[in-house]
Amino acid sequence: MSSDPHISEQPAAAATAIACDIFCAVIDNFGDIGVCWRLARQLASEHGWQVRVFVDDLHAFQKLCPSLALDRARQTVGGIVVEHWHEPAHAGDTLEVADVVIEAFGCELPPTYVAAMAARARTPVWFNLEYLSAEDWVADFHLRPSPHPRYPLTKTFFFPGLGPGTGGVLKERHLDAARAAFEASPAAREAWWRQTTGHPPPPAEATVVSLFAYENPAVDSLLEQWRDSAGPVVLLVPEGRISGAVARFFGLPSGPPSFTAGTHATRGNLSAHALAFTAQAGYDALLWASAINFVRGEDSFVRAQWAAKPFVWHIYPQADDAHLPKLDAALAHYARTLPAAARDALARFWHAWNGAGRPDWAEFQRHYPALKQRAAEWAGELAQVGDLAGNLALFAKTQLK
Ligand code: TRH
Repeated sequence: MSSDPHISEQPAAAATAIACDIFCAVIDNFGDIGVCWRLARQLASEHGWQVRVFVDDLHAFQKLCPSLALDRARQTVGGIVVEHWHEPAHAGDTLEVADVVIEAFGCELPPTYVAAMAARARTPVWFNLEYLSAEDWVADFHLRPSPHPRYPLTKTFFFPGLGPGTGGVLKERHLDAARAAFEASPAAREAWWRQTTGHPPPPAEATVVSLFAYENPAVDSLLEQWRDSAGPVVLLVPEGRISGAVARFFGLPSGPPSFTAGTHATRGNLSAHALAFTAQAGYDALLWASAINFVRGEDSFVRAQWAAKPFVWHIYPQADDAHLPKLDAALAHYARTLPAAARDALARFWHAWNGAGRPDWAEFQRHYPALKQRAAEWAGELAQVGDLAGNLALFAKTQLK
């Protein structure tokens, strides 16, 4: 027997580890694979699960995970098996079905895989992981079972949410400690600024804003207000869909590509740095380094909440304005305990950023202290709902017994 306990323990741990397959179809942008990849990493690293991710778009995935090879049908990244999922039937070379199967965002599992699930000696736990919504109905539908019409299989609807009784949102165990370490270390901050922008950190009186958004007609007005603001504003813009508008404002080629990484431009009191799109794990530091974060979609919206800084959400637009009640539902949670004036200012700004009205930067800034205090309180409240990966793992284990 080995004198090193790790050597003797490893095979036993591997033999009993829960196997989990996550299926992800990328609709657009980075949120679908962003959520799946974060969940995969957490289930593997914090719960010891053996995770495979089936994803149909390796290009989008590679932006979040630069070490991913584009030409491989199967590869292992950080202990997670990544399968390039070719629609509709391919589900890996073997039809070895996992203990837990996560169908992300209603992407529809390959029929052959579902048939193999039904034929498995021990029925797998099957989740449909839904998109995040802060609406009240979510708690009623979370963990509802849905029997398969033909097979002896049950799919469980797993609803992320911001309130009690929902699946919560993803939060890694180390996240708060990592943020605290960054915020407590002037050296880490200095190194981040130099590495990310090529410049030293701005002076303390500057307001640092990160800008991750879809194309947005309100951005021109906001850029003008920042240019004319009383104090300096430093804008950090990861390369993406809003870069063209920023480039146009500074009289630079509006591409694409536009306002490409490394570009730095100044007008009035506004100076802006274009940043390279980072690997997913690097995105948090951008939020920590900024005083206000503009975020979008689903995953960056969640990260901004954990960053505990005031933020502005560009919600993913849906047909028939179906996204607007979701925006207000999120505001109802996030702004719940704010004084009325600050709550109204925040709501007006979020609405303006999502198509209704003109954003009023001076008003937003006036309420900054209250918004900052609330952001920190809210991160504490949200943590009470529990982390999505932990909630999912716990439920799966009760079903696997
Ligand atoms: O990219 P998104 O807009 O994603 C989506 C999709 O449109 C999806 O179809 C939709 O359903 C969903 O929103 C609601 O925004 P999101 O969700 O914030 O995903 C962006 C990811 O990119 C997130 O994981 C953070 C990451 N990211 C980096 O890794 N590096 C970066 O530099 C930046 C700016 C983001």
